[in-house]
Amino acid sequence: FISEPRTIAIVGCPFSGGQGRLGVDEGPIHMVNAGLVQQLKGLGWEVEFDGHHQFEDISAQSDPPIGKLKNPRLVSKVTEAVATVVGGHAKKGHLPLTIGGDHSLAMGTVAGTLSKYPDACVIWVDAHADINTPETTESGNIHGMPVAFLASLTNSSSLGATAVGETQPFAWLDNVHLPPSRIAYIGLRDVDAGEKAILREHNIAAYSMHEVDRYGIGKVVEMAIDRVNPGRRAPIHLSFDVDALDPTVAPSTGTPVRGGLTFREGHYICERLFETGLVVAVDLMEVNPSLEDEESVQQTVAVGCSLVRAALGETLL
Ligand code: B3U
Ligand code: MN
Ligand code: MN
Repeated sequence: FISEPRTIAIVGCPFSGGQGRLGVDEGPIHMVNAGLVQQLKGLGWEVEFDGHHQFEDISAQSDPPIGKLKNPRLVSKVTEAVATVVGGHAKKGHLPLTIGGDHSLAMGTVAGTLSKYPDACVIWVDAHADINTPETTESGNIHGMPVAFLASLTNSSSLGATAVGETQPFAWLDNVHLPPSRIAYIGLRDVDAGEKAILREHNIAAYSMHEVDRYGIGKVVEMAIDRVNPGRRAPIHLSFDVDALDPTVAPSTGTPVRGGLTFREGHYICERLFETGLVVAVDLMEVNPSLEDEESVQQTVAVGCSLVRAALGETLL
């Protein structure tokens, strides 16, 4: 039994370095401006929010690719800082709510959660598996790779050579380990061939849209929890990529994929996880307010806020 945190610490992460499209760094600013703090207070939480996280500036010139990986030094530095911040909130007994920003940030959020709750499991809701390694990635975008680093399917030494004397990016993650048996995906529908091989090889619990159609979202969420958390005692970190939702529901995101979760399916996942009483950390990632028209942006920001409320106890009745 986990004593439920009564305080939410919002970690706003205006960061886009894990992928190529500008604007996703504006996601957290829009969500807070839409009234997220008040909305969470309205659910009975204490809410701590002292401005968006300030990241250091590393210019692209001083951060050339390593192998295929783009912005490796920047993403490593930023996610390491996020891990410290999220871990610090968790250690105070607060529930960190991280608003992205791109999904590379989850390297930091999950590492932070594990620093306080070493036995935590992760429910990763996404159209994508984000489990490419430096070898399998085609895009070189690190937001497609956080799970591979967290699960130690790759490590900093596989990045290839950096300059003499330079600290290897992601070395800080080398002793973070989320066992593959403690990851479950819901919503997958755009998974690279190399990622499918990894999912099979490590027998990772993955419920794609095919399983959502086949069993219904209610059954899928129970199966996902049972796979990663058989005794239903371990803490749960929910990492929600808004592109898990269908683009008709959440259009303003960098890599929309049709055939996604409905509004209710997305919310159901959040509501049911909250109901377990085991959720210790929540991420809401990849809202990009610079994409699509103004109405789409408003719709996506509103859906982001409402998913977060569902994950933090808003009930229908
Ligand atoms: N799997 C592809 C595409 C992708 C992953 N995550 C997003 N897109 N958002 C990649 O780039 O690794
Ligand atoms: Mn993602
Ligand atoms: Mn995604």
